[in-house]
Amino acid sequence: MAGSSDTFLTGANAQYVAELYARFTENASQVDQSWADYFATMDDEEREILIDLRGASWAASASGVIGQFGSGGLMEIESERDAVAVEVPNAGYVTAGTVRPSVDVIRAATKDTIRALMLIRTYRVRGHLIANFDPLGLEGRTQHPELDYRTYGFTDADLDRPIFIDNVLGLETATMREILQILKETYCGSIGVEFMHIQEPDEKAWIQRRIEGIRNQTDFTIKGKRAILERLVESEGFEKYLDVKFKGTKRFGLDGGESVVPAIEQIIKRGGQMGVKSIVMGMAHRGRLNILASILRKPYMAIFAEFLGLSAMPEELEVSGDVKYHLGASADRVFDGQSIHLSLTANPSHLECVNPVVLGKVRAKQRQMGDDKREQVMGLLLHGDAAFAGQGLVPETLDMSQLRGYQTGGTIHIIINNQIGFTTHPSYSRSSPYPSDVAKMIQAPIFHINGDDPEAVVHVARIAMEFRQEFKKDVVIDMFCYRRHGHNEGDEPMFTNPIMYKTIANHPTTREIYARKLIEEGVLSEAASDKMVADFSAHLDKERAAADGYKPNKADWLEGKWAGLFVLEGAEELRDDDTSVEMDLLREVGHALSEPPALFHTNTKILRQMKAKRKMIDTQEGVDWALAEALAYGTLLIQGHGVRLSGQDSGRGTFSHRHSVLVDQENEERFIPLNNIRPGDQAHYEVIDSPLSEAGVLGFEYGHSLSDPHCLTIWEAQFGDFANGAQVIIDQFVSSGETKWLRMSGLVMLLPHGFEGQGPEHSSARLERYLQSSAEDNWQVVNVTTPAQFFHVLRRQLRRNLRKPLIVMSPKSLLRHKLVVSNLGEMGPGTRFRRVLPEHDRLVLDKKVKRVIVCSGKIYYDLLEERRAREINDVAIVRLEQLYPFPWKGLMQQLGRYPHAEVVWCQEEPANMGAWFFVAQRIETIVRDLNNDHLIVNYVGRRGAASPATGMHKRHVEEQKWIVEQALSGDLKKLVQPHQRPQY
Ligand SMILES: Cc1ncc(C[n+]2csc(CCOP(=O)(O)OP(=O)(O)O)c2C)c(N)n1
Ligand SMILES: [Mg+2]
Repeated sequence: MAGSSDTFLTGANAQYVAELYARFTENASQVDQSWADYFATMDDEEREILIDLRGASWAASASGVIGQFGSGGLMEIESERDAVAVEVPNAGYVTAGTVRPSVDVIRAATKDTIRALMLIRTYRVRGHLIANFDPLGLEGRTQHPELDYRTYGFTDADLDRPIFIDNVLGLETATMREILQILKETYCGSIGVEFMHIQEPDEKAWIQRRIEGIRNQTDFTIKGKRAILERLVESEGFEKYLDVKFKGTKRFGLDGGESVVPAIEQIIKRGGQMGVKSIVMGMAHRGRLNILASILRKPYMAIFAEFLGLSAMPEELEVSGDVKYHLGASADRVFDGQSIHLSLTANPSHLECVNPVVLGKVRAKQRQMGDDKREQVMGLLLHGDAAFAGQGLVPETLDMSQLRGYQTGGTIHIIINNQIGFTTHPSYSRSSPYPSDVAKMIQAPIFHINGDDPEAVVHVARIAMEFRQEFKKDVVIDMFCYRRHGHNEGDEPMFTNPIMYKTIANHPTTREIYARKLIEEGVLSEAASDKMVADFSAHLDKERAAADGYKPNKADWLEGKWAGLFVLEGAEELRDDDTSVEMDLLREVGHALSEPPALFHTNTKILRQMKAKRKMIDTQEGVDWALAEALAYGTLLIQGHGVRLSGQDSGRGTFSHRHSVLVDQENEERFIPLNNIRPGDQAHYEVIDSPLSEAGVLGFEYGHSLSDPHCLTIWEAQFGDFANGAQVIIDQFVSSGETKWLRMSGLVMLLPHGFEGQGPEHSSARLERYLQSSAEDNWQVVNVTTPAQFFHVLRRQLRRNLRKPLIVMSPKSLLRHKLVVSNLGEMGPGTRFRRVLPEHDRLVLDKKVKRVIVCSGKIYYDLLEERRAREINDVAIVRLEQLYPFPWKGLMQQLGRYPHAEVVWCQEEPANMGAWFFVAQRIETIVRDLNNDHLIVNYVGRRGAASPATGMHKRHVEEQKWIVEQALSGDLKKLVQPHQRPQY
C-alpha cells in the first residue's frame, strides 16, 4: 500500500487531481493523455481515495468552486482546457503561483499527503476496531495493523513533521502525532462509528462533519451533567430497590445498561426540538420495567403492586392479562415546553416480533396526523444483542424501512449489547463481529458506544436523532454494556460465564463511575452525590408503601381514536350489524370501477373485464368476487373509512382477479380506480405489493390496525399456507392481543384456501389452526361462499362498534366460478351478512329430506353441481359461512328443518385438518338438543394426512370425486370415521 502511494499524486493538488479523475471516469478523452495514462495504472485503493476526496469536499462546496486550499487560496477549475488558476499553499510542496500542474509537478510534490489521507480514511473505516467501547475490556482490542502509521510508510521520525492534509480533519497541515490524536479521539474513544459503508455521499459527509469537527464529543453543561447523573441514579436505584425488596423475583433488570435511560431521554428531547410529536417504542424484557418507570412514568407504586401480585388491569375486566415485563404504556412528556406522546407497545416473549408492529403503528399515526414528511411520528426500537443478530424479523423489518408502502421516516434502534444472550456467548450466537451488522443491509450508520461513558451515550443519541430527522432513515446505536446478574435474577451466571462474571463482580456501576468523574470535575460534591441516591431510595419507600392499596382505576383501551367503540357483550351471533348500502351508492362505485381512465392506455384484456363489470352493475346480476370486494372497499371509502391492503402482488391479485391498480401500457403509469370514485371527497385506498415476507408484513399490518380503528387494514397471504411463516404474529398478537393487553384490532387476513390439485402448499390455509386458537370471542373465522357475503363480512369490520380480527379462508378457483356470483341487490338495503346459508335449491319437503350435509367453503359448489347433475332432491346442503364465533342459533334453525335426516359433515381437507374437529361436537350437541332422528354426525372427507394435499393431480381429482359421492349418496354405515380404531 505504501509502495503504491509513492507513484501516486501528491499534496496540495489532490483535489485538483480528484476532479480530473472524475472527468476521466466520465470520458477519458477529457483529460490530457499523460493524465489518462496515469489514471489507468492506479490501483483500487488510490481510486477510492480520489473518489472520496472529491465526494467530501465537493458535496459541501457551491457551484463551480471545487476545492479550497486553506490559507494558500482558492483553486478554481472551470474546465480542463480552460485557464486553471491554482494558488497553492506555501507548505513547501508545490511552487506558489498560478500554474497548471502537470503529472510531473504533482508527482514531485509531497508523497506524505496521500499516505496521511489513506491513514485518515482507514480510521474512518476501521477506527472502531480499536475503539474503547467495551466496559469490561475483555476483548483486548487495542491494535490493528491498518491503523498503525508505520503501515503507511511513516516512521517515528515523521511524528512531529508537518504534513499537508488539505483541510481534511479541519486542518491544513498537521503532524502525524496530531493526526493520530484527532483520529483516536474521534474514532477510537468511547464511540466506534461505522458509516463508510453508506453509499449516499450526503449521509456519509454529514456524519463525518458531525463528528470530526468536535472530535465526536459534546461538552455538557453542568446542568446537563447533573441531569445525566440523575437519570442514572433513578435507573440504578430502581433495580437495586427491586433487588432488595423483591429478592429473586424475575425482573430482567437493566443493571449494567443504565445509560440507555439518559440516551432515550436525549432522543425524546432532541426529537421534540426537531418536530417529533409522538414516539412509538418497542422493546424486549431487558430493562422494560425500568423504562416503563423512568421514561413512560408509570407510577413506581403501580409496578410494585404488580410485584405484590396485584392485577395490572381493572378487576372487572375478565381478561387473561400478561406478565408485568410485557405490558405496554403510554404517556405525554413535556420537554422544553414541547409535549411528546410516548407509547410503549405491549409485546410477547418472542423477541423482536414487536418490531414490525411498532412500525405499523407509526405509519398509521403518520397518516392520521397528516405527517407526510414523516417527521412528527417516529419509531424507537430497543433490542438485545443476541436477538438482534439472530431473529429473522430484524432483517425483515429493516427491509421495509425504505419501501413506499411501509416507510416510516427511519427508526432509531438501540441495542442493549450486554454481550450475552441468556448464557450464550456472542462467539456462539453470531457469525458477524457485531450484533448490529445486519443493519448494514440498509446502509444504516452504526454507533458502537461504551455504556460506561454516559456522556458519550447521550452524545450519540443526539446525533442519531438528528440523522433520522435529516435523512429519514434508520440508525443504530449499539451500546456495549454488561449484565450484572444472571439472565433473570434467579439465574446463576457463574455456571457458564465465570470469567465475565468475575470481572463484572469487581466492576463499579455506571452511576458510580460517572458520579466519581463529576466529583473530580467539581460538578458536585461527594455528599451531594450520596444524597441523590438516598433521596431517591426514600422516594421509592413511599411508593412501595402506597402500593399495597394500589388499584388500577380504569382501562385505557377505548380512548382517543377508539372512543365510541365497545367491548362485545352477549352472544356474537345476536348482533346484527347493518352492512348494506343504498343502490345508488353501489351503482356510483360500480361505475367508477368500470370506467376506463381517460388518456390512459389500458390493457385490452382489462378493458374487456371493465366492460363486463359495467354490465354486472347495470344489469345488477352476475356480480363476481372481485367486483364485490371492490364494492366493499369503494363504499367504505365513500363513507369515510380508509382501506389499506398489503400482501404479495396484492395490487393485481395473485390470481389476477383484483386489478386494483391499472398500469398504462405505454409508460407504466399507475391508475387506481378506487381512488377516483369521488376524488377529493372520499377516503384513501392504499394497496401495496409487499416485500416477500409474511411475519414482517403481517406484524406491520397488525400494528397499523392497532393505531387506526377506522381504516380497514388487510393483509393478504399469497397462498394461505404461507401464513405459517407469520405464526408468531398470529399466535402472539392477532389471536391473543386483546385478552393479554386490552388492545383491539380489526385486522383482516385474507388466506387463499381450497383443494384444487395444486399440491401440498397451495391448497390449505390451515383453517384448523385458527379454529384451535378460537375462544373468548377473540376473532372471527369465516369461509364465505358468495361475493355478497364477502362484501358484507368485509364491511362488517368497520360498520359496527367493536373491533375483532377477521380470518378469511378466501377463494382461488371460486374467483371465476360461474355459480359464484351475486345480485347487486344482495348488497343493497335490507341485506346483511349471514353466518349460516340455508339450502338454496327447491327440494322435497323438509321432513322428507333424507340427509343434510353441513359444509363450509368451496366444497359446497362441488356438492351442488353434482347434486344438480344427478337430480338428487332429498339431500339438503347447509353452509357454515362463519365458523367462529360458532353460529349455534343459525345452524340449529337449519338442522331443525330436517328432523329425519342423517347428518354429514363434508370437507375437502384431511380429517386432522379443516374444521372437522371443531364442528363435530358442536353439531352433535345441536342435533341432540333438537332430538332429531339421527344423533350422530358423520365425517366425509379425506383421511388424516401428514401433508395437507397430494402432489398428484389425478389423485386429487379421484379423491375429490369420492368425497362428493360419499357425501351425497355414500352408505354412511360403511364409512370409517376418523375416531374409529383401525382394523389391523
Ligand atoms: C423468539 C425467542 N426465542 C427465545 C427466547 C428465550 N429467550 C429469552 S431472553 C433470551 C436471550 C436474549 O438475549 P439478548 O437478546 O442478548 O437479550 P438480553 O437478555 O441479553 O438483554 C432468550 C434466548 C425468546 N424470548 N424469544
Ligand atoms: Mg444480551
